[in-house]
Amino acid sequence: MMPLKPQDNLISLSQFLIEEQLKLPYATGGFTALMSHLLYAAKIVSREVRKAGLLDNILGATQKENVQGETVMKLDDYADRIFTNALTICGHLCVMASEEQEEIIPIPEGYKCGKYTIAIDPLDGSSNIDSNVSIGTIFSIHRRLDIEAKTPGTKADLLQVGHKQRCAGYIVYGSSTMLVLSTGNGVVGFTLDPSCGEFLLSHPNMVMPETGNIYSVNEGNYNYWSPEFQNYVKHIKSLEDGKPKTARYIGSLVADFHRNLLKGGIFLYPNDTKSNKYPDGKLRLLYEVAPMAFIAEQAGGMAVTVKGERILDLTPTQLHQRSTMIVGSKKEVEQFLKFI
Ligand code: AHM
Ligand code: MG
Repeated sequence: MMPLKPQDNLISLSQFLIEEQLKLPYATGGFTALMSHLLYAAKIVSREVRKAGLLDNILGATQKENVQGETVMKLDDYADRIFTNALTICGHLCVMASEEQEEIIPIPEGYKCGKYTIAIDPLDGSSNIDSNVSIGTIFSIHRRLDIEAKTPGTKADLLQVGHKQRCAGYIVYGSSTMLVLSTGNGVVGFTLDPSCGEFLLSHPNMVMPETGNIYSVNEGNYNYWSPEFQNYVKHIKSLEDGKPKTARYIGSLVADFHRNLLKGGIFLYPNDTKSNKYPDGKLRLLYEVAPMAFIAEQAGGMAVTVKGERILDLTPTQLHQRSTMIVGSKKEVEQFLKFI
């Protein structure tokens, strides 16, 4: 037999999930099956993202507006359909929510209701699609409130506090397609090998550096910020701590977060105190802010609101509720807290 080369000894995501499941005596395999439906949809979306420029029916905006009044790009629409179709019939969800749909998404008639809920942003950073910049998918999984129930899930099942997430993750469609996830036991990263169509373990233990030199914020909004927030940004650009931080802002949360997770730094999306456009910040708590906060904490980082509240202690009251988010390396977020 041929000896195994190091590159042949890779762990696929399916194998990883089964091994994790075997460590839990009470696990039924439902979560593993749910994840395999999610991965299947992610691979299809990744394939479409990869050829986006070739198909003129995928790039560009549709005539539709989503629930936040923003133009829906065609690829957003497509990704929403793929994830919704793959997940609602998997037999392990009781209800679902998507950034692209105003109301909760029920399980179609004739399919089983399971014990999990998922909230998803099918294609985040959609304003970047046409410019060939990295975009991503973000998801957050909870157990339903009554895990014995076999009835359809409700909005209350989705509106749960952030620290009770059973799993949070994102897929970044970047120079490679990567899945980063946490089930509450650290953070792991898998890279899609397009030749075999599998996500392979590439980042077994992702830890966010305790400090970092990068700050990521849309500084064009400077005049809309509170004086405290302006002072913080002025400080990190000043020479008071020796040298200024480096600005890096893609405008695609998944890509900005992923870079800061690897290299260390701080990402900030504050509220707009002047124009009333985003009085609570722009990002959505359920399927953008809470899952990123979960991953950040699991990687040793921190995530708070502009008021300094721990994001994972927030309980959403609405599906599309917005929240401010300051997330990143522990010491950088702690330094931010001194300014508020
Ligand atoms: P989207 O869900 O409509 O794509 O919007 C969310 C995106 C995030 O990916 C990103 O961090 C943010 O919007 C950028 O906003 P801005 O253009 O205001 O800086
Ligand atoms: Mg989004």
